[in-house]
Amino acid sequence: MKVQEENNVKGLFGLVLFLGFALLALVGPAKAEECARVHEVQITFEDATGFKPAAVGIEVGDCIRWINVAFDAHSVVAVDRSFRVGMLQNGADAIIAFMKPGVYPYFCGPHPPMKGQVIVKD
Ligand SMILES: [Cu+2]
Repeated sequence: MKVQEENNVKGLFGLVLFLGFALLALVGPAKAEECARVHEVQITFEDATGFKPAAVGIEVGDCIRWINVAFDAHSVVAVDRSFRVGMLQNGADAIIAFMKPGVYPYFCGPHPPMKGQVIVKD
């Protein structure tokens, strides 16, 4: 195979890989300015069992911003592992964008009884 052909094959392979990752990123970390709307979910035990609101309905292109206002560190892990937020200390936050409709149940890694749900509509 000529060098040029090999490069073309490599380029195509790279493109396929890139598209694969782009698809995987349908749900993932984002900056607030990349979101159509940002919905806040507090991590708290005040009038809540960990996430407040425990269930939140949003539209495709919207984001959830989890902010930990509780004393201890907590995380956010999708049951289907489609997204994950690492340990958030008190006062820390993280934003996840949702570009694909669906129901996304999640929990806190170290405290699995802490549960929440994101419902993403078209
Ligand atoms: Cu927790």
